Amino acid sequence: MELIEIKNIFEREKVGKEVYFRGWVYRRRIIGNKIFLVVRDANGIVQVVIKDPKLVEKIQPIQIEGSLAVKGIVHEDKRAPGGYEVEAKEIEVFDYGKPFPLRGREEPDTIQKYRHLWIRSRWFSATQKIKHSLLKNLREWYVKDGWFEVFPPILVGNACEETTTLFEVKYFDQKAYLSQSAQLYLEALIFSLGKVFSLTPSFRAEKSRTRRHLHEYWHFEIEAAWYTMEDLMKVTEESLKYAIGKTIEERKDEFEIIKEKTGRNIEELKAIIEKPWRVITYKQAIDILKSKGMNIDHGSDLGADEERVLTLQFDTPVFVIEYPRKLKAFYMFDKDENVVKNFDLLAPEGYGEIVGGSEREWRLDILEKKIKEWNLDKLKVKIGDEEISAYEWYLDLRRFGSVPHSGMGLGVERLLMWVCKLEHIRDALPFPRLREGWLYP
Ligand code: NSS
Repeated sequence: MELIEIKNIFEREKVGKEVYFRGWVYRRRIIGNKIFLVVRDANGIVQVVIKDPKLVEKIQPIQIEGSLAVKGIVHEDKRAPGGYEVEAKEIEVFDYGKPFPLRGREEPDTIQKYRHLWIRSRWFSATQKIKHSLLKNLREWYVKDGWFEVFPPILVGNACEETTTLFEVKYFDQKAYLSQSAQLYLEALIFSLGKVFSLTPSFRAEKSRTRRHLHEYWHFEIEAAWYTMEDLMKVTEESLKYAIGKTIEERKDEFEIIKEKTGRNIEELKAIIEKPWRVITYKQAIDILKSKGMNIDHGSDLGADEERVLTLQFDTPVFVIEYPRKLKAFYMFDKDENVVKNFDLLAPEGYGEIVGGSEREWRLDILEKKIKEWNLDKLKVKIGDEEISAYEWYLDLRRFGSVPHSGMGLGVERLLMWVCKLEHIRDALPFPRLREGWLYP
Protein backbone atom coordinates (compact mmCIF):
# COMPACT_ATOMS: atom_id res chain seq x y z
CA MET A 1 0.00 0.00 0.00
CA GLU A 2 1.15 3.52 -0.80
CA LEU A 3 2.61 5.54 2.08
CA ILE A 4 1.26 9.07 2.29
CA GLU A 5 2.11 12.19 4.26
CA ILE A 6 -0.24 13.02 7.10
CA LYS A 7 -1.37 16.30 5.51
CA ASN A 8 -2.79 14.28 2.59
CA ILE A 9 -5.19 12.35 4.83
CA PHE A 10 -7.44 15.40 5.10
CA GLU A 11 -9.43 15.00 1.90
CA ARG A 12 -13.14 14.25 1.63
CA GLU A 13 -12.59 11.44 -0.87
CA LYS A 14 -10.41 9.60 1.67
CA VAL A 15 -13.37 9.11 4.05
CA GLY A 16 -14.14 5.40 4.45
CA LYS A 17 -10.87 4.47 2.67
CA GLU A 18 -7.71 2.95 4.08
CA VAL A 19 -4.58 5.10 4.49
CA TYR A 20 -1.01 4.23 5.42
CA PHE A 21 1.36 6.71 7.03
CA ARG A 22 4.30 7.01 9.45
CA GLY A 23 5.20 9.41 12.19
CA TRP A 24 5.81 10.14 15.86
CA VAL A 25 3.45 10.21 18.83
CA TYR A 26 2.62 13.81 19.63
CA ARG A 27 -0.12 13.28 22.25
CA ARG A 28 -1.54 10.20 23.90
CA ARG A 29 -4.71 9.64 25.93
CA ILE A 30 -6.40 6.55 27.22
CA ILE A 31 -10.17 6.87 27.54
CA GLY A 32 -12.00 3.79 28.75
CA ASN A 33 -10.69 0.93 26.66
CA LYS A 34 -9.61 3.09 23.75
CA ILE A 35 -6.31 4.84 23.05
CA PHE A 36 -6.25 8.17 21.26
CA LEU A 37 -2.93 9.12 19.72
CA VAL A 38 -2.14 12.32 17.90
CA VAL A 39 0.55 11.38 15.39
CA ARG A 40 2.74 13.96 13.69
CA ASP A 41 5.13 13.98 10.77
CA ALA A 42 7.06 16.92 9.34
CA ASN A 43 3.98 18.60 7.90
CA GLY A 44 0.88 17.58 9.79
CA ILE A 45 -0.88 15.98 12.74
CA VAL A 46 -3.75 13.48 12.79
CA GLN A 47 -5.76 11.79 15.51
CA VAL A 48 -5.60 7.99 15.54
CA VAL A 49 -8.11 6.00 17.55
CA ILE A 50 -7.26 2.46 18.64
CA LYS A 51 -10.22 0.28 19.63
CA ASP A 52 -9.17 -3.28 18.83
CA PRO A 53 -8.22 -4.81 22.25
CA LYS A 54 -5.12 -6.58 20.85
CA LEU A 55 -3.88 -3.35 19.30
CA VAL A 56 -4.68 -1.41 22.49
CA GLU A 57 -2.51 -3.82 24.46
CA LYS A 58 0.32 -3.53 21.94
CA ILE A 59 0.27 0.29 21.79
CA GLN A 60 -0.30 0.92 25.52
CA PRO A 61 3.45 1.25 26.36
CA ILE A 62 4.31 3.70 23.55
CA GLN A 63 5.75 7.02 24.76
CA ILE A 64 5.51 10.58 23.47
CA GLU A 65 7.79 10.69 20.39
CA GLY A 66 7.64 6.94 19.92
CA SER A 67 7.78 6.13 16.18
CA LEU A 68 5.26 4.09 14.27
CA ALA A 69 3.52 3.28 10.98
CA VAL A 70 -0.28 3.16 10.92
CA LYS A 71 -2.75 1.53 8.53
CA GLY A 72 -6.35 2.54 9.17
CA ILE A 73 -9.68 3.85 7.92
CA VAL A 74 -10.44 7.57 7.67
CA HIS A 75 -13.59 8.83 9.45
CA GLU A 76 -15.02 12.27 9.66
CA ASP A 77 -14.97 13.51 13.26
CA LYS A 78 -15.70 17.10 14.21
CA ARG A 79 -13.88 16.77 17.55
CA ALA A 80 -10.59 15.62 15.99
CA PRO A 81 -7.97 18.20 14.92
CA GLY A 82 -8.68 19.02 11.27
CA GLY A 83 -12.07 17.25 11.36
CA TYR A 84 -10.86 13.75 10.45
CA GLU A 85 -9.67 10.78 12.44
CA VAL A 86 -8.07 7.46 11.52
CA GLU A 87 -9.25 4.24 13.11
CA ALA A 88 -6.16 2.03 13.31
CA LYS A 89 -6.27 -1.47 11.81
CA GLU A 90 -2.56 -2.29 11.95
CA ILE A 91 0.32 -0.54 13.69
CA GLU A 92 4.02 -1.23 13.28
CA VAL A 93 6.10 0.25 16.10
CA PHE A 94 9.67 1.20 15.19
CA ASP A 95 10.62 2.51 18.63
CA TYR A 96 8.37 2.62 21.71
CA GLY A 97 10.66 5.34 23.08
CA LYS A 98 11.81 6.19 26.59
CA PRO A 99 9.73 8.71 28.62
CA PHE A 100 10.26 11.98 26.75
CA PRO A 101 12.18 14.48 28.92
CA LEU A 102 10.36 17.59 27.64
CA ARG A 103 6.77 18.58 28.35
CA GLY A 104 6.85 22.27 27.41
CA ARG A 105 7.49 25.21 29.75
CA GLU A 106 10.95 23.95 30.75
CA GLU A 107 13.67 26.23 32.12
CA PRO A 108 16.33 27.38 29.60
CA ASP A 109 18.98 25.05 31.08
CA THR A 110 16.81 22.00 30.53
CA ILE A 111 15.98 23.18 27.05
CA GLN A 112 19.68 23.52 26.28
CA LYS A 113 20.44 20.04 27.58
CA TYR A 114 17.73 18.61 25.35
CA ARG A 115 17.93 21.13 22.51
CA HIS A 116 18.25 18.32 19.95
CA LEU A 117 14.84 17.03 21.12
CA TRP A 118 13.24 20.41 21.83
CA ILE A 119 13.58 21.36 18.14
CA ARG A 120 10.91 18.76 17.33
CA SER A 121 8.18 21.01 18.73
CA ARG A 122 5.57 22.03 16.18
CA TRP A 123 6.10 25.61 17.14
CA PHE A 124 9.85 25.53 16.51
CA SER A 125 9.50 23.67 13.23
CA ALA A 126 6.98 26.30 12.09
CA THR A 127 9.62 29.01 12.65
CA GLN A 128 12.15 27.06 10.59
CA LYS A 129 9.73 26.63 7.69
CA ILE A 130 9.10 30.37 7.74
CA LYS A 131 12.86 30.94 7.71
CA HIS A 132 13.21 28.55 4.78
CA SER A 133 10.57 30.50 2.83
CA LEU A 134 12.00 33.90 3.69
CA LEU A 135 15.40 32.90 2.34
CA LYS A 136 14.02 31.12 -0.71
CA ASN A 137 12.00 34.22 -1.57
CA LEU A 138 14.86 36.61 -0.94
CA ARG A 139 17.09 34.56 -3.25
CA GLU A 140 14.28 34.48 -5.79
CA TRP A 141 13.99 38.26 -5.78
CA TYR A 142 17.72 38.80 -6.29
CA VAL A 143 18.08 36.12 -8.95
CA LYS A 144 15.14 37.58 -10.91
CA ASP A 145 16.73 41.02 -10.62
CA GLY A 146 19.97 39.76 -12.18
CA TRP A 147 22.21 39.23 -9.13
CA PHE A 148 24.66 36.31 -8.92
CA GLU A 149 24.99 34.12 -5.85
CA VAL A 150 28.65 33.78 -4.82
CA PHE A 151 30.56 31.74 -2.27
CA PRO A 152 33.13 33.65 -0.23
CA PRO A 153 35.53 32.10 2.31
CA ILE A 154 34.86 31.74 6.05
CA LEU A 155 38.50 31.38 7.15
CA VAL A 156 39.97 34.82 6.60
CA GLY A 157 43.12 36.81 7.28
CA ASN A 158 41.64 40.18 8.19
CA ALA A 159 38.75 41.89 9.95
CA CYS A 160 35.79 43.40 8.17
CA GLU A 161 34.06 44.82 11.22
CA GLU A 162 35.64 45.42 14.63
CA THR A 163 38.93 43.63 15.30
CA THR A 164 37.83 43.15 18.93
CA THR A 165 35.04 40.76 17.99
CA LEU A 166 37.15 38.35 15.92
CA PHE A 167 37.32 34.64 16.68
CA GLU A 168 40.90 33.56 16.23
CA VAL A 169 41.75 30.10 14.89
CA LYS A 170 45.01 28.30 14.25
CA TYR A 171 45.65 28.00 10.53
CA PHE A 172 48.69 25.71 10.42
CA ASP A 173 51.50 28.01 11.61
CA GLN A 174 49.51 31.18 10.92
CA LYS A 175 46.72 33.05 12.66
CA ALA A 176 43.37 33.17 10.93
CA TYR A 177 39.92 34.42 11.88
CA LEU A 178 36.36 33.31 11.36
CA SER A 179 34.64 35.72 8.99
CA GLN A 180 32.46 38.50 10.44
CA SER A 181 31.12 39.42 7.04
CA ALA A 182 31.67 38.45 3.42
CA GLN A 183 31.61 42.09 2.40
CA LEU A 184 35.26 42.65 1.49
CA TYR A 185 35.23 39.57 -0.75
CA LEU A 186 31.92 40.56 -2.31
CA GLU A 187 33.49 43.91 -3.13
CA ALA A 188 36.25 42.09 -5.02
CA LEU A 189 33.65 40.06 -6.93
CA ILE A 190 31.52 42.96 -8.21
CA PHE A 191 34.26 43.94 -10.65
CA SER A 192 33.61 40.77 -12.61
CA LEU A 193 30.00 39.95 -11.74
CA GLY A 194 28.38 43.36 -11.21
CA LYS A 195 25.73 42.52 -8.62
CA VAL A 196 26.33 39.68 -6.17
CA PHE A 197 24.85 38.19 -3.02
CA SER A 198 25.86 35.48 -0.56
CA LEU A 199 24.48 33.61 2.41
CA THR A 200 27.17 32.59 4.89
CA PRO A 201 27.66 32.07 8.59
CA SER A 202 29.23 35.07 10.31
CA PHE A 203 31.02 35.06 13.64
CA ARG A 204 31.19 37.68 16.37
CA ALA A 205 33.02 37.25 19.65
CA GLU A 206 30.93 39.98 21.23
CA LYS A 207 30.87 40.00 25.01
CA SER A 208 27.32 41.32 25.03
CA ARG A 209 24.69 38.88 26.23
CA THR A 210 21.51 40.27 24.83
CA ARG A 211 18.32 38.88 23.38
CA ARG A 212 19.57 39.67 19.88
CA HIS A 213 23.25 38.67 19.80
CA LEU A 214 24.62 35.34 18.62
CA HIS A 215 28.26 34.37 18.26
CA GLU A 216 27.43 32.59 15.03
CA TYR A 217 24.64 33.82 12.77
CA TRP A 218 23.57 33.57 9.14
CA HIS A 219 24.32 36.60 7.08
CA PHE A 220 22.62 37.49 3.80
CA GLU A 221 24.77 40.07 2.06
CA ILE A 222 24.59 41.96 -1.21
CA GLU A 223 27.06 44.18 -3.06
CA ALA A 224 26.66 46.02 -6.36
CA ALA A 225 28.89 48.07 -8.64
CA TRP A 226 27.67 51.61 -9.43
CA TYR A 227 25.03 51.49 -6.69
CA THR A 228 24.44 54.57 -4.55
CA MET A 229 22.99 54.50 -1.02
CA GLU A 230 19.60 55.38 -2.47
CA ASP A 231 19.74 52.45 -4.95
CA LEU A 232 20.76 50.18 -2.09
CA MET A 233 17.92 51.29 0.19
CA LYS A 234 15.46 50.76 -2.65
CA VAL A 235 16.50 47.14 -3.32
CA THR A 236 16.70 46.39 0.39
CA GLU A 237 13.13 47.58 0.92
CA GLU A 238 11.72 45.97 -2.23
CA SER A 239 13.37 42.60 -1.70
CA LEU A 240 12.33 42.38 1.95
CA LYS A 241 8.75 43.36 1.15
CA TYR A 242 8.64 40.70 -1.56
CA ALA A 243 10.17 37.98 0.63
CA ILE A 244 7.92 38.70 3.62
CA GLY A 245 4.78 39.09 1.48
CA LYS A 246 5.32 35.82 -0.36
CA THR A 247 6.23 33.99 2.85
CA ILE A 248 2.96 35.10 4.45
CA GLU A 249 1.11 33.56 1.50
CA GLU A 250 3.12 30.32 1.54
CA ARG A 251 3.16 29.75 5.29
CA LYS A 252 -0.37 30.47 6.52
CA ASP A 253 -0.53 27.27 8.61
CA GLU A 254 2.82 27.96 10.23
CA PHE A 255 1.82 31.54 11.06
CA GLU A 256 -1.31 30.14 12.75
CA ILE A 257 0.90 27.99 14.98
CA ILE A 258 3.23 30.93 15.69
CA LYS A 259 0.30 33.19 16.53
CA GLU A 260 -0.74 30.90 19.39
CA LYS A 261 2.75 31.07 20.82
CA THR A 262 3.95 34.64 20.25
CA GLY A 263 0.87 36.59 19.17
CA ARG A 264 2.29 37.45 15.75
CA ASN A 265 -0.62 38.41 13.55
CA ILE A 266 0.02 38.34 9.80
CA GLU A 267 -2.33 41.27 9.27
CA GLU A 268 0.15 43.44 11.20
CA LEU A 269 2.95 42.30 8.91
CA LYS A 270 0.87 42.85 5.78
CA ALA A 271 0.09 46.41 6.85
CA ILE A 272 3.81 47.04 7.39
CA ILE A 273 4.86 45.83 3.96
CA GLU A 274 2.17 47.80 2.17
CA LYS A 275 3.45 51.17 3.41
CA PRO A 276 6.58 53.01 2.28
CA TRP A 277 9.28 52.58 4.92
CA ARG A 278 10.44 55.66 6.78
CA VAL A 279 13.85 57.28 6.42
CA ILE A 280 15.34 59.51 9.13
CA THR A 281 18.86 60.77 9.76
CA TYR A 282 20.89 59.77 12.80
CA LYS A 283 20.60 63.41 13.90
CA GLN A 284 16.82 63.27 13.78
CA ALA A 285 16.91 59.95 15.62
CA ILE A 286 18.85 61.51 18.51
CA ASP A 287 16.44 64.45 18.66
CA ILE A 288 13.47 62.06 18.81
CA LEU A 289 15.15 60.05 21.57
CA LYS A 290 15.92 63.19 23.59
CA SER A 291 12.32 64.33 23.24
CA LYS A 292 11.27 60.94 24.65
CA GLY A 293 13.43 61.54 27.69
CA MET A 294 16.30 59.23 26.73
CA ASN A 295 19.68 60.16 28.11
CA ILE A 296 21.69 60.24 24.86
CA ASP A 297 23.87 62.80 23.09
CA HIS A 298 24.78 63.45 19.49
CA GLY A 299 27.75 61.22 18.74
CA SER A 300 26.69 58.24 20.90
CA ASP A 301 25.80 54.93 19.36
CA LEU A 302 22.27 53.61 19.40
CA GLY A 303 22.01 50.51 21.59
CA ALA A 304 19.16 48.04 21.88
CA ASP A 305 17.26 50.33 24.32
CA GLU A 306 17.52 53.40 22.11
CA GLU A 307 16.53 51.41 19.02
CA ARG A 308 13.52 50.01 20.83
CA VAL A 309 12.23 53.44 21.86
CA LEU A 310 12.88 54.78 18.36
CA THR A 311 11.08 51.98 16.52
CA LEU A 312 8.04 52.37 18.75
CA GLN A 313 7.53 55.85 17.22
CA PHE A 314 6.96 54.39 13.74
CA ASP A 315 4.59 51.84 12.24
CA THR A 316 7.04 50.60 9.57
CA PRO A 317 10.71 49.64 9.55
CA VAL A 318 12.85 52.76 9.56
CA PHE A 319 16.12 53.47 7.78
CA VAL A 320 18.37 55.53 10.04
CA ILE A 321 20.93 57.14 7.74
CA GLU A 322 24.17 59.12 8.01
CA TYR A 323 25.77 58.07 11.29
CA PRO A 324 28.83 59.83 12.68
CA ARG A 325 31.85 58.33 10.90
CA LYS A 326 33.54 57.46 14.21
CA LEU A 327 30.72 55.09 15.14
CA LYS A 328 30.97 53.10 11.94
CA ALA A 329 33.42 50.91 10.04
CA PHE A 330 36.44 52.19 8.12
CA TYR A 331 35.10 51.16 4.70
CA MET A 332 32.09 53.50 4.65
CA PHE A 333 32.00 56.44 2.25
CA ASP A 334 32.68 59.77 3.98
CA LYS A 335 29.76 62.02 3.04
CA ASP A 336 31.60 64.89 4.73
CA GLU A 337 34.04 65.19 7.64
CA ASN A 338 31.35 64.18 10.11
CA VAL A 339 29.04 61.54 8.71
CA VAL A 340 29.15 58.50 6.43
CA LYS A 341 26.74 57.40 3.72
CA ASN A 342 25.24 54.46 5.54
CA PHE A 343 22.02 53.12 6.96
CA ASP A 344 20.85 50.82 9.68
CA LEU A 345 17.42 49.37 9.01
CA LEU A 346 15.47 49.04 12.26
CA ALA A 347 12.56 46.62 12.45
CA PRO A 348 9.43 47.96 14.15
CA GLU A 349 7.74 46.88 17.39
CA GLY A 350 10.91 47.37 19.38
CA TYR A 351 13.04 44.90 17.43
CA GLY A 352 15.69 47.29 16.12
CA GLU A 353 18.57 46.69 13.71
CA ILE A 354 18.18 43.91 11.17
CA VAL A 355 20.26 45.29 8.29
CA GLY A 356 23.41 47.39 8.07
CA GLY A 357 24.44 48.87 4.73
CA SER A 358 26.51 51.63 3.16
CA GLU A 359 28.05 53.18 0.12
CA ARG A 360 31.72 52.13 0.17
CA GLU A 361 34.72 54.42 0.24
CA TRP A 362 35.99 53.90 -3.31
CA ARG A 363 38.55 56.73 -3.43
CA LEU A 364 42.05 55.30 -2.88
CA ASP A 365 43.58 58.24 -0.99
CA ILE A 366 40.71 58.56 1.49
CA LEU A 367 40.52 54.82 2.10
CA GLU A 368 44.28 54.65 2.75
CA LYS A 369 43.88 57.41 5.34
CA LYS A 370 40.96 55.68 7.00
CA ILE A 371 42.81 52.38 7.25
CA LYS A 372 45.59 54.22 9.09
CA GLU A 373 43.12 56.14 11.24
CA TRP A 374 41.46 52.86 12.28
CA ASN A 375 44.90 51.37 13.01
CA LEU A 376 44.39 48.57 10.53
CA ASP A 377 47.63 49.18 8.61
CA LYS A 378 49.56 47.40 11.36
CA LEU A 379 48.08 44.04 10.40
CA LYS A 380 50.57 42.22 8.19
CA VAL A 381 50.58 38.99 6.21
CA LYS A 382 53.48 37.05 4.69
CA ILE A 383 53.49 36.09 1.05
CA GLY A 384 56.69 34.16 0.37
CA ASP A 385 59.45 36.31 1.88
CA GLU A 386 57.48 39.50 1.52
CA GLU A 387 55.43 41.04 4.33
CA ILE A 388 52.51 43.18 3.22
CA SER A 389 49.55 44.88 4.82
CA ALA A 390 46.56 42.59 5.28
CA TYR A 391 44.41 45.20 3.51
CA GLU A 392 46.70 45.61 0.49
CA TRP A 393 44.42 43.49 -1.70
CA TYR A 394 41.42 45.55 -0.62
CA LEU A 395 43.25 48.75 -1.57
CA ASP A 396 44.12 47.20 -4.95
CA LEU A 397 40.39 47.19 -5.71
CA ARG A 398 40.71 51.02 -5.58
CA ARG A 399 43.82 51.00 -7.80
CA PHE A 400 42.52 49.06 -10.77
CA GLY A 401 39.28 50.49 -12.09
CA SER A 402 37.61 51.58 -8.85
CA VAL A 403 33.92 52.47 -9.10
CA PRO A 404 31.28 53.75 -6.68
CA HIS A 405 29.51 50.79 -5.08
CA SER A 406 27.30 49.83 -2.17
CA GLY A 407 26.19 46.82 -0.19
CA MET A 408 24.39 45.59 2.88
CA GLY A 409 24.20 42.69 5.31
CA LEU A 410 21.02 41.24 6.79
CA GLY A 411 21.00 39.14 9.96
CA VAL A 412 18.75 36.21 9.07
CA GLU A 413 17.90 35.32 12.68
CA ARG A 414 17.17 38.97 13.47
CA LEU A 415 14.75 39.09 10.54
CA LEU A 416 13.04 35.89 11.65
CA MET A 417 12.86 37.13 15.23
CA TRP A 418 10.86 40.15 14.13
CA VAL A 419 8.72 38.32 11.55
CA CYS A 420 7.71 35.67 14.12
CA LYS A 421 7.69 38.10 17.08
CA LEU A 422 10.17 35.96 19.04
CA GLU A 423 11.37 37.10 22.44
CA HIS A 424 14.89 35.76 22.17
CA ILE A 425 17.16 35.21 19.17
CA ARG A 426 18.09 31.71 20.37
CA ASP A 427 14.67 30.52 19.22
CA ALA A 428 15.33 31.64 15.66
CA LEU A 429 17.81 28.81 14.98
CA PRO A 430 18.16 25.18 16.05
CA PHE A 431 21.59 25.20 17.67
CA PRO A 432 22.38 28.71 18.91
CA ARG A 433 25.92 29.70 19.81
CA LEU A 434 25.32 32.07 22.67
CA ARG A 435 28.16 32.16 25.14
CA GLU A 436 30.51 29.70 26.79
CA GLY A 437 28.66 26.47 27.41
CA TRP A 438 26.45 26.81 24.36
CA LEU A 439 28.53 24.45 22.22
CA TYR A 440 26.30 21.59 23.38
CA PRO A 441 24.71 20.05 21.47
O1 NSS B 1 27.99 44.45 11.50
S1 NSS B 1 26.88 44.68 10.60
O2 NSS B 1 25.96 45.74 10.99
N1 NSS B 1 27.39 45.00 9.13
C1 NSS B 1 28.25 44.21 8.45
O3 NSS B 1 28.74 43.19 8.87
C2 NSS B 1 28.50 44.63 7.01
N2 NSS B 1 29.88 44.24 6.65
C3 NSS B 1 27.48 43.96 6.13
C4 NSS B 1 27.60 44.35 4.69
O4 NSS B 1 27.48 45.53 4.39
N3 NSS B 1 27.83 43.40 3.81
O5 NSS B 1 26.06 43.35 10.55
C5 NSS B 1 25.01 43.23 9.60
C6 NSS B 1 23.80 42.60 10.25
C7 NSS B 1 23.22 43.39 11.41
O6 NSS B 1 22.34 44.40 10.94
C8 NSS B 1 22.48 42.32 12.18
O7 NSS B 1 21.22 42.07 11.59
C9 NSS B 1 23.36 41.12 11.99
O8 NSS B 1 24.16 41.35 10.84
N4 NSS B 1 24.22 40.88 13.15
C10 NSS B 1 23.99 39.94 14.09
N5 NSS B 1 23.00 39.03 14.22
C11 NSS B 1 23.05 38.21 15.29
N6 NSS B 1 24.03 38.22 16.22
C12 NSS B 1 25.04 39.12 16.13
N7 NSS B 1 26.01 39.12 17.05
C13 NSS B 1 25.05 40.02 15.02
N8 NSS B 1 25.89 41.00 14.61
C14 NSS B 1 25.37 41.50 13.48
